[in-house]
Amino acid sequence: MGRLIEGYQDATPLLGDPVALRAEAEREGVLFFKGLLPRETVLALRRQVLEIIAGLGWLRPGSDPQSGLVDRDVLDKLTREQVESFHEGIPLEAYHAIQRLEDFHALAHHPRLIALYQALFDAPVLPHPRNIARVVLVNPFSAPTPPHQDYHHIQGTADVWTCWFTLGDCPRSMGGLSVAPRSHHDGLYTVHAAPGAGGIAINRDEDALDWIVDDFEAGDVLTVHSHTVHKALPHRNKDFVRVSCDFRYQSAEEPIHEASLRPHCGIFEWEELYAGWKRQDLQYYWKKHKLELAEWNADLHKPAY
Ligand SMILES: O=C(O)CCC(=O)C(=O)O
Repeated sequence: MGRLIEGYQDATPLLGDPVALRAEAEREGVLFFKGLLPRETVLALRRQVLEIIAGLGWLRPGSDPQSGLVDRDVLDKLTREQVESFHEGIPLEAYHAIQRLEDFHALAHHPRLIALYQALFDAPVLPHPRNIARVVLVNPFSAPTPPHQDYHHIQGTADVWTCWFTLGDCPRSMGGLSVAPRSHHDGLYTVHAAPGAGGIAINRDEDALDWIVDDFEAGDVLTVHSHTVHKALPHRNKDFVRVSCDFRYQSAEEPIHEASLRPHCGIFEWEELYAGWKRQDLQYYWKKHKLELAEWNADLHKPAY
């Protein structure tokens, strides 16, 4: 029987000691940094995302969108068919609007994140441009992200680290990310189809693993190796929306699958996402690297039972 571990260890002191940071990363497969990103920067992006959600008519009339207070009368009328047609929790046009936000993608290049991954890889950092935003609401037709390893979804080098953080404070009642520390040492699991983001879960009794649970504040950053098992906790606070980001990072000297260089969701093109952007340096920036492209292994997704 696994243990429930209360709270992530803050690895901030290791940022000044890359050798110790890499040793901790290798041992645990997960690192947490309290308040790594400036709170005001995260909250400014939150406002932009919540204004898009407000445009759907999902937020409480008269409330400040920044509060994330939802209109249950509207949400309770969503049908299974509607919810199942959503992308990362919202209708496609709204997800597209989030993907078009320059500040969303710019945050992946924040100097504090680049410095973290530079120290972790000891090599030039390649932020994947395929950034993901997730909108999570309490409804009967969606499930929390099941226990999984990101490698099945990303492939390329195993040494990809996902950077996860919430846009706003996220007490565990709103479904934060729970990680099984040291699980990356067990190698890749086979999988089966499962409800929730990603659609696959590992073939392993999740109660046999240790799980870390915590509350998150805007600015906190959790990062996991691509073989580290993690899952979302169920969102139980029906009055508030949870919004989070997943950014991925690797060394520019390691192989990458070309899907990681395309916009998330498969149907957008960079040209449309970049429309109206001010900063040229955030666009097609990966082309300055001579990247080694990896093959896709479709067998990894084959359900083993
Ligand atoms: O935010 C979530 O629910 C899950 C995020 C996650 O596990 C991932 O993108 O790998």
